[in-house]
Amino acid sequence: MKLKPNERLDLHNILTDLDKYRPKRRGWTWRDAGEQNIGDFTYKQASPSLKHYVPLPSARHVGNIDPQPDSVITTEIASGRFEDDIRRMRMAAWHGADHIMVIRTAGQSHFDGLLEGTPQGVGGIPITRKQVRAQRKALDIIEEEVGRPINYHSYVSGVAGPEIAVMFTEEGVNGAHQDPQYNVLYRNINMVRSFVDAAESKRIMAYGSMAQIDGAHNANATARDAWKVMPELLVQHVINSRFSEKVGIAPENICLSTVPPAAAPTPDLKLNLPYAIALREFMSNYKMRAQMNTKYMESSTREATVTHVLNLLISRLTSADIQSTITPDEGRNVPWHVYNIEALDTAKQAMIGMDDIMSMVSLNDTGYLYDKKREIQERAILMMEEIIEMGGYFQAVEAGMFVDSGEYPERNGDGISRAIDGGVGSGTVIERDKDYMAPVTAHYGYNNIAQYNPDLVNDPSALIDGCTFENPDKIQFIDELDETDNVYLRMESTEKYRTGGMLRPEVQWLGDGTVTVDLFFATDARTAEAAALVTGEQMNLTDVEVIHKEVLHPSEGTRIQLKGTFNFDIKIDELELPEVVETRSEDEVIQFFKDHPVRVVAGTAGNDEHSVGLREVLDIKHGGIEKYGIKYEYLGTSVPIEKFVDAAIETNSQVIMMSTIISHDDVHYKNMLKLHNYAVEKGVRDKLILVAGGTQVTPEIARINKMDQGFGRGTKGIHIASFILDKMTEITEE
Ligand code: Z97
Repeated sequence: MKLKPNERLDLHNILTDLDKYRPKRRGWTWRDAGEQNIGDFTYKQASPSLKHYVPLPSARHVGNIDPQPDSVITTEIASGRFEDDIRRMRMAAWHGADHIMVIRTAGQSHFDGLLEGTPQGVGGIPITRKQVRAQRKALDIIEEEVGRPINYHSYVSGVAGPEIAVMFTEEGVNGAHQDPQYNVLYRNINMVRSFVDAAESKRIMAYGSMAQIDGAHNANATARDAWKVMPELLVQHVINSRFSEKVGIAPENICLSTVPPAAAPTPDLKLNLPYAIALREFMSNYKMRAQMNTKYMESSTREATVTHVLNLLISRLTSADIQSTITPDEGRNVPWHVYNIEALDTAKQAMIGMDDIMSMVSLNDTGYLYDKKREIQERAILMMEEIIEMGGYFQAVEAGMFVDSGEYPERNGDGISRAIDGGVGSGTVIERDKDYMAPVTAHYGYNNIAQYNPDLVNDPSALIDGCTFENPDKIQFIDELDETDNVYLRMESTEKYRTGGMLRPEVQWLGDGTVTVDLFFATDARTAEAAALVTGEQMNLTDVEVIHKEVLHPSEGTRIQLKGTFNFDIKIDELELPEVVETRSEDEVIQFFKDHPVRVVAGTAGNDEHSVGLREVLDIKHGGIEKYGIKYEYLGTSVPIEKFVDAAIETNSQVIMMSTIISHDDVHYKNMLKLHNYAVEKGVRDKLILVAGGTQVTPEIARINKMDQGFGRGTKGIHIASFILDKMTEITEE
């Protein structure tokens, strides 16, 4: 199956024959990083450009290049409906994401087995074989389209961690979070069980060459004063990384989840930069996954973007093998397509913008930066020593050593404490029986194969002609278990937006009708909020909700963003589509007018005094025709029609540009015809290109009224310059 850039991805195709689908590969892929020459520029920290992409908006000034940074770039996608997320993944890939993280539905950690089918999720996606397979299949096609491997990622945690690790390996998932400390601290899963499960899960992940991300960032997001847990973060990273390495994960697949502990208005860099250096110095054999701190995500997308950019500066001043993005609307708890893309563009723009920064600046290795870094490291070592003295990690957790709001060695006694024999799944770890046998590939501890066939000790699954890793036909694929909650039903109810020629605005699910409205009220925040709700209702929106408010002044005014639902379908074939205006490239136009000098006379016609639009398309300042080397004579406003033609003859001009805003009694079109007739009368019509422009001008009607072309709303200098070029070429050829 191949995607066509100008066609939407067909979800029905993705779901067809899913039981037979096999992933293309296993394992994580890093970007092919290094020096790249792209357009007029040389980048040092970049990776090859994509086959298909959407560049940053201002790329149009530099040949529409889309340089990609060296780091893998992550986006988190999980709207609750995996089928809608597939479309979002494709958009994300075009904007530069090659790591797609799927957040799980609330509570999945506490399920003690695999989920099946495709139920709708809450706050994330129910991770099931069918959902994973469908998304991996879609990504296999999307990565062909953009020309770069895409890493697919979710979570190997919770009570069913090892089962999920097996399923992920079978289905070609490329990365996962796995950190037993996460289970213990944040999901209250028994610690003995969590560490035993982690050994098994990590061994399986090692077999599948998955990248592993740890959970230290959660301490950062949970702690009351996040900047005080910096020493503990180092400890958490070390515990998970060393454990993973001992179980068999290659160091280059061990990624530390690092999050800047502070954000402005704290002195952001003074806290975060020494921390970033302390971490990288201590754990230089592992990879860094840099992410924003969810703790500081409020509802202001502007604020989230600035925090993100400051974090990206730290990534560039130190390193980031994976640069994550969080949708800057996380504070609203609603995943919106547009914000995934905005965050990706922010990362791409900032990282490319700061390309090779370290060849121009350097970090001090004395003074504050050095002292602070060293202090964090010393505190971490002291904490580790105390943990060892206490008897180890389990005792330390029981004593509440983690996520305490004191900066170690200071303790406030408010850390998270879990009992060694407490929590979900306590007492469920049992010793393996003597005759226990595990004829499977990738298993932690002994398989006890020798007892059955000593020749197969190094190839245990040969005992059963291969396990599911070698022989995927043994995988049991379950399609759906719930007749009332599955992808087929959801797609049926939205089919008209897929193939029925209908549109409805959307933020997270196809045709969900959600819109946002930006408002300002000259009043205090409380009153503004109430007024905004009334506004939404008056706009015929339902489910109106204020999602952001910002005080501009306590009594002078408040900015409000609200969301609501628009309950109206738009029929695509009834839409009046704007005409497509093809333009030549700027370089081509400039060269042409260098070789073929041309003169234009221009003015506003008849009694029309509106000259702003005309100046926009004439003057160099806003990209008018002057920019392309066209010389013009500005005749002023309210120019009599005859004067256009007389002036053109007098100045030996080839083009007349007549501007007209007033459309009363169709005077604008009447003037066009008059202009044409007068040019005919003077015997110069065939020597002149006549163009008319204005906000009320429709190109077709201008042509009916004998203009060579008409230009309406939104016209730029390049449109007119391109047209003149084409017309002159046509005349010469004739
Ligand atoms: C991130 N923004 O990118 P459950 N294991 C670990 C985790 O950190 C998490 C889970 C499991 C964040 C993602 C927070 N992290 C969200 C080490 C979650 C998820 O299915 O929610 O129980 O597990 O890291």
